Amino acid sequence: MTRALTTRLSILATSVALAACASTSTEERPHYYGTQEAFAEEAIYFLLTDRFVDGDPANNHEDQGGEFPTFDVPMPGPDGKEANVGYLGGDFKGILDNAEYLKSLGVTALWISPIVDNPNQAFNGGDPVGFAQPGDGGKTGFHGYWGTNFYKVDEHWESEGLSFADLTRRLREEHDMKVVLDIVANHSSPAYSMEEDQPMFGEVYGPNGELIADHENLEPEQLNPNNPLHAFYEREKDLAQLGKFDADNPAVMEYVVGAYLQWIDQGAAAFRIDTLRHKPHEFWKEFADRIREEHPDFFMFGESFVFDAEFLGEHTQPENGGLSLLDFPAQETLTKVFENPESDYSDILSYLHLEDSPYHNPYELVSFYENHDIRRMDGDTKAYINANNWLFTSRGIPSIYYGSEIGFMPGTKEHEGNRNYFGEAGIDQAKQHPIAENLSHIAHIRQESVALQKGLQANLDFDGDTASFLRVYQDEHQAQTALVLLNKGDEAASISVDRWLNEGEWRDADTGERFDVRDQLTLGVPGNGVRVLLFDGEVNNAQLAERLVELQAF
Ligand SMILES: [Ca+2]
Ligand SMILES: [Ca+2]
Ligand SMILES: [Ca+2]
Repeated sequence: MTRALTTRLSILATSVALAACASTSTEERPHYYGTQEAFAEEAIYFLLTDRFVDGDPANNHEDQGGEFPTFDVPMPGPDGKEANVGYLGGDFKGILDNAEYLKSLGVTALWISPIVDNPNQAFNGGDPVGFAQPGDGGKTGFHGYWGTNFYKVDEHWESEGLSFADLTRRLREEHDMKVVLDIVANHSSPAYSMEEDQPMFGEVYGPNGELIADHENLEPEQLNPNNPLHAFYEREKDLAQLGKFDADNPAVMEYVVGAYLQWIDQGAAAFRIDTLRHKPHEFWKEFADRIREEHPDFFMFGESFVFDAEFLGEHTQPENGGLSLLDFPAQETLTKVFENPESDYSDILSYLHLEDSPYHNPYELVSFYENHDIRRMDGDTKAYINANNWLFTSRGIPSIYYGSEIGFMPGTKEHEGNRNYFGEAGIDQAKQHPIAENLSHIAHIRQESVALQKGLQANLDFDGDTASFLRVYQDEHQAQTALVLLNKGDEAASISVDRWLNEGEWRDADTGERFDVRDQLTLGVPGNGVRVLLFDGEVNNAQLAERLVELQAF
């Protein structure tokens, strides 16, 4: 997955040398690619299992929690709005039952919220949660990020005959879909500030159900490092009231590595890693090394919830674990551009970092415009369509958040409806929704194009409502150039390209229409539309080749 700078420079040198001798053998021709990471072929759909579809009421545990019930804890807001911090029934069966629906959207990998056992009560400490109000007090573990036993699946997800291993196997074998498991290694559950110590909160259990850590409702500063049950935890406050694992305690590393190797054995195909920036780089380096010892090509991308590319780039360097990342600067930029119809397409360029990149490889980042922690995009149907047209053609691995396919709960944050229940009703809507239809269209075009998945991105013109760029992939086996023309305006636009075009036959990726191109091309692009033209052959434009050599160095 990752390449050292020396490799990059040697590729660069080879490319220059080969371009000069005009070789035609596919083995000797220059290689141009953004990445050769296999996971870049995927398109991700991120869902909170509890909020997707309730496929089996038998695992809802509606009576769970006693005086702190966990099922259906509504938080009413103004104007009939509502959020909910209880479990709402979604489960593995709801995912599997709708696998063909998800596949029809053009997504190939399902990123599911953490599956591990979370506490069986609502949390009674912390800052009380309210509509549009942050805080964990009164909330449940429906989201999965409050692990208590990292080796055990929570009782809300499985059904008779449908374990996690069954889910991953059936998705893979019956639907050709992968599961990206959301993992936490930074913390357990809320661990202190409770009225009285609640069961499971702040407790960590081992693979055989044995208690291995307990915060005992103490403030972090009060923990006793000589008590083995306390020593698992850091003695400093961090996020909310979460029990934060001590990165320097080797038992922590053993615990999380053991747990997550187990889930890979049960079919997890990649990891999304929570709260990256809350642990030192050395911790992630060791974690990543331990996973890759067993699974050398295993793809992992982390959440470092900041918008500073220089800071983010550090995580991606091999000496820090070489993890890929969720592209938060992309999220920030995409919402700015697509929420505002008056925006200029050139405003989007700032996050790409195609040259002199702070990232080890910008093409392996996971790009997105909304998720569960940030306000959903505040846009209409056109905004979502244009965002998806960009997301599935530009550099990076696209990730859609559940509900994005119908512009679900636009503009809402967590505790405002961002994580509301989607359900069969949402899926029924999606089946005739223009956003879903367009998403499926552009996602399937990406699925068929190595250039869109892995190719270098060479920008042409970004101006007003239109954008044009090339994506180029060329190795000894494949060679493809994609020309992407985007129009986010309501009126049809005519876009001209006057440089870097390969001479020969191009085809429209959608209609198959053929174009005989010499050195320039003018095409109409419908309002809120995209056109992708593909050239299946070796790069034959000398100026393009020159530009690609520069871009290949990122
Ligand atoms: Ca259920
Ligand atoms: Ca539980
Ligand atoms: Ca407890």
